[in-house]
Amino acid sequence: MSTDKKQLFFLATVFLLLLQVSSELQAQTGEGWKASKETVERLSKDRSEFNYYEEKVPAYTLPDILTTIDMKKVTTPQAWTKIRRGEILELFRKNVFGRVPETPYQKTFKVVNTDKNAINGAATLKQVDITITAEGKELVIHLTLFTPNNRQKPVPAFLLIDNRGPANTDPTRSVKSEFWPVEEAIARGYGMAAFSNSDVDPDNFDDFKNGIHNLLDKSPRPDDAWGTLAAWAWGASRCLDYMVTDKDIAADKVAVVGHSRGGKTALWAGAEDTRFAMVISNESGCGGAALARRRFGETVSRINTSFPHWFCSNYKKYNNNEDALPVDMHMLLALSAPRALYVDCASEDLWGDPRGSYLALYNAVPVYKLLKINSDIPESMPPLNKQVISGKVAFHIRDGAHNMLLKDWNWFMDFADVVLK
Ligand code: GTR
Repeated sequence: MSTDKKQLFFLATVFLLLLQVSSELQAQTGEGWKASKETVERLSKDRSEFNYYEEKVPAYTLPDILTTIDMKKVTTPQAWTKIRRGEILELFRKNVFGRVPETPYQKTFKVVNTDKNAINGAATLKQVDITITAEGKELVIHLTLFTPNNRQKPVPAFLLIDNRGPANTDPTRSVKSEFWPVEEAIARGYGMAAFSNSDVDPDNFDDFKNGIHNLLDKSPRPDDAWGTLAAWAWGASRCLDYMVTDKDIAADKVAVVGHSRGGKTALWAGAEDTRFAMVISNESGCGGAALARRRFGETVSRINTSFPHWFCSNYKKYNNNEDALPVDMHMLLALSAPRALYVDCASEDLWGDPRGSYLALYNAVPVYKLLKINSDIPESMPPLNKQVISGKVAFHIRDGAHNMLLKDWNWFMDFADVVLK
């Protein structure tokens, strides 16, 4: 090669390398997600009484996550664990989700069906009846569980709070749904469990006569008595009670997963029950990951009106009065710390306030840091379809509508590969 040609070749190589570095940099610093103008306008037209415009979000101040009720700064992991976490949990019990009654109950597990050759031999299926008995009454939670046959040791597992009906969790697998992609999870070495929220408490307002309320509630119900979401979260814990006894499952590696109302429930289940190693809130929105004070999309007043049975009665005091709440949802997310926490949203689901959910996560991270977990995320949102994992927290915003899809699950599993395996 002549000297000229060598120089040319060298320059071309440098140019190509620079091009690659710059496009990688662009991908990393790629512009953060913003709701499309078209989506904002379309949704605003549909529900003109709700705000979908970022510029109309009112000014607000979040309660300080690291200052105790008696105004002491929380500066050590011990102060968080011994004082502040308990305070925040109590504030959520009293003002938002409500308190589990102390009525004693009995619980039994019965494996009513086992198939060691499920999914063409890839998995073992167990169907377990979890029977709760109290005051001479009975309630059965039907747990469906698949575990991979090809494994060396007990596996990490996902427990889905299914709020979309049994077709999503078909034990025969003749109906398959992306909402609970068992085959894919089994192939990646995870157990998959699910129960139907309506087994624990039907999702309608009947003044707390049915479901688990019928067994455990005392009358008159106090203003901080548990609502339906807290009842579902309690049901998730009863499923976990069984799962920790199952030798195929790693008891300290169970993730609780929920979509939308199920996502709010998953967050509360993880807050109340620290045996859950990971919490996944998929598009949980108002009453879930989204900051209430932003009043973006669904509001406290709207959720308490449409779903008067979801939260405790005290929560209604904050209808159109969000600034009076002694908590906001960054504090709910922080109750998962130092365990793994995944929050995700969808780009067209502005009703669930993606930005408010991300900001809640951002404002929960100081607790992870205090607990010596190396998590750090920027205040600005990541680009669409770009997963962010930092220490024990993860986030993504997926393109498209309100739903939980295989694409979401693949990201959940990528995170679990890092933090649960
Ligand atoms: C909506 C409700 C949301 C969310 C959703 C769901 O109607 O406003 O808070 O929970 O239902 O569960 O799909």
